[in-house]
Amino acid sequence: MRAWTSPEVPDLSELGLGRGSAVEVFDTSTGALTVADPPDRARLYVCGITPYDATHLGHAATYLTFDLLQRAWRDRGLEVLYTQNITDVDDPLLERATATGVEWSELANREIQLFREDMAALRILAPDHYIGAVESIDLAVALVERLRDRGVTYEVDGDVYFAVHEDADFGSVSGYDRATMLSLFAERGGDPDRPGKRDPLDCLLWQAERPGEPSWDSPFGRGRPGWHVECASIALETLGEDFDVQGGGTDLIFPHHEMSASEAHAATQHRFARAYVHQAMVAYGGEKMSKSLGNLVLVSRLRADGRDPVAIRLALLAHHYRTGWEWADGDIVDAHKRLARWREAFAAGGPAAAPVVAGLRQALARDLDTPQALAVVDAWVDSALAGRESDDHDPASGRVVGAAVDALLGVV
Ligand code: 5CA
Ligand code: ZN
Repeated sequence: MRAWTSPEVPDLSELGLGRGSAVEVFDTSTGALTVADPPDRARLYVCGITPYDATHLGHAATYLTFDLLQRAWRDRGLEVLYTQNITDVDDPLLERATATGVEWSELANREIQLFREDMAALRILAPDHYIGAVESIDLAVALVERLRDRGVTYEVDGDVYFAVHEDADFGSVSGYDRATMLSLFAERGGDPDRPGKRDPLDCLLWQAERPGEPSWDSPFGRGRPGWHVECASIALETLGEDFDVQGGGTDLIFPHHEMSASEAHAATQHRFARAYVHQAMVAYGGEKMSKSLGNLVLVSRLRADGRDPVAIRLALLAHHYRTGWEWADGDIVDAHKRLARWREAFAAGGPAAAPVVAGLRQALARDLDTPQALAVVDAWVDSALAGRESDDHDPASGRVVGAAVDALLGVV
């Protein structure tokens, strides 16, 4: 699938500013910070949208978090290989298509196009591989076959299941106890109560054709892949085993990331990802912002209302990715004010740039601490705007700070 056009990212080393330090992120699977600093190339997979409704600020927050991780890696001097999927055939998408009388693939294409426009407007770096479930059915089928050959699958009425307890590592991503797993599995698309399963937690790898639903041929009969095996197979194909970071929102920790990691591990006998990094949920009106609840603040709506997409970006950056937060309608107004002051200071110049560049780099390298990064820039902007006549005012420093803020935060 075609992605979108990435913004240019200034290379700070070419401005004589050297390189950033090794990046630390919080790994859900160990519950601790980990250094994500491969020798030359970093590999990242981030779970993409299910395209049945427009991009909301929760999605935007997630993709922005992994955009920042890539910026920090690039500033470190690493090449980045980034894959994102699209769940372009799935129950909620088919249900929405039926309910609104639109062809399911048309609904998906329309929402994917809007997502691309939103991502480009927010200056989010595009993936190298942007891959839909529909265009990679053969990858999913091949992974299910590998699992079948390893003897870790079984059938229930024509559907193929993954026997989770055949994988010694099952449970290692979330670390959840069984009761928590069971309740989340029921809540998030699993079928713990289906008769005939060996373990209630076993998950679907291949779902036999249902009347009126899209289906594809496979060695297991006509049908479509399960959700987790789609992501596992796309990641393995494009990034290989043992890639650096698997990303997404905290709502994907279980079952999705647990299951895809376990399926990949059972098939390859290798670790799926080295670290699992999760964006906390963004809420609105007291509840997690979600397409199924409908409490959405849409990026496209804010754009249509004339909001500067860079101000939307800045409003999101005000929150650390590991802390859940609630959108307030005034957030965008505050972000516009902050952005106007920053732009004024970048044009005017101010105190020396080097400490700001160092402070920004340190904040990002320490678990993508964006509130700290914003505080560093705010402090410089305050003195820049207050002290235009002062002795340490350097008209050229605005350009350097501006380039660092562009490279590391994507704000211009
Ligand atoms: N297609 C699957 C992943 S393979 C999916 O979860 N799609 S989604 O459209 O529901 O979400 C897209 C991404 O946004 C996921 O990484 C999800 O974890 C994240 N996300 C969804 N809602 C929120 C929210 N309220 N706050 C933060 N992130 C969210
Ligand atoms: Zn996924």
